[in-house]
Amino acid sequence: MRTRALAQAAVPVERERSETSAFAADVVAGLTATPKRLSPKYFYDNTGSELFERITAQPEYYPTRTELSILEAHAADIARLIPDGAALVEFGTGATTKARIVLKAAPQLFAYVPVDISGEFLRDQVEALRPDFPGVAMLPVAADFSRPFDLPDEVRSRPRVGFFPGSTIGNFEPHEASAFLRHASRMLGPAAKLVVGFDLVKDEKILHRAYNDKQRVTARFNLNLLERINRELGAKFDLSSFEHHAFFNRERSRIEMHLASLKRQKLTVCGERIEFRAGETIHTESSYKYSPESFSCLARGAGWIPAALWTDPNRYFAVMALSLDPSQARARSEAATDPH
Ligand code: AVI
Repeated sequence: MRTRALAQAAVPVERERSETSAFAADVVAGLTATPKRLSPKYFYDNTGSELFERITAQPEYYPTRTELSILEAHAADIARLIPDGAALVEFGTGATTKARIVLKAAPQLFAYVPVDISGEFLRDQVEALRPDFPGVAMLPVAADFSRPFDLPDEVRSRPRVGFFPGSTIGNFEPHEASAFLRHASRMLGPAAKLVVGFDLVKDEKILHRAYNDKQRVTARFNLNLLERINRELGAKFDLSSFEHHAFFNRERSRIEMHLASLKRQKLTVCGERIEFRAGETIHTESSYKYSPESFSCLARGAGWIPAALWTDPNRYFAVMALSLDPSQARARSEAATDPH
């Protein structure tokens, strides 16, 4: 899952300490598990965020530019789904390039609510947007969007449209994606719409190249996770004895990224002895690839109804608009007003 670098914010010492210990606990748990794994959310320290931006500019990595082209081509269609006076709630805002396209096409918006874990990063993004959209209330929320959080009071009585571009939903396990879609529907309310970008299943060679770029930026992005553990937790991973592996797992319809140990080795991480067999891997990321049908199924299971689908001419990437299933919306508003 893509969550903006915690290290980018000038966080209070206490919070920084608890984030470091959560990182340490997750690293130890992941490296002592079988098979070994690390959460992709830890890719995004300062270096990782910079490397990710460079990945998006690689010729082999088609998702970012393809999604941008779809949003540009269908901005007016997306804008038509947005009611007058609505709030646009963006989950996990990175750069605001994609939100800009929607804000420009939908002057009827009352507010833009970008949600990101790094408050300082958000403030900078919003300050850059403000002069270009003086009629839109900018209401950033610093929160982990994958869990329920409070929306600003100003938008509670407004219709709300969710925006979740970037195929970040593909980095969730399917049960996590379903849980996210459910909690988004509760937060956005009975008249909600959600616009979500996801990557499509395609020729395996194209997928393989996108995660094995010639410049090896993706390899550095993956290996940076071990460097981060060295930097922040004082471990001594020898980076030259690990290799980036990325391949398409057809059965599970996902790209898997791993770090493979090139030899038998042992080291200590946070006082815990970790052993690697030659060839043993750490699973660092899954990036699920959906078909329009499989994504519709996932959305329906979480109480949404597909309302529109836009793709590029190659059908590499998709942006889907979802509406809340009226029976679900009714059940939820009854549950909200039921005094028992
Ligand atoms: C952020 N996320 C959608 C990217 C993806 O394609 O799954 C992360 C990434 N991993 C390797 N390259 C890009």
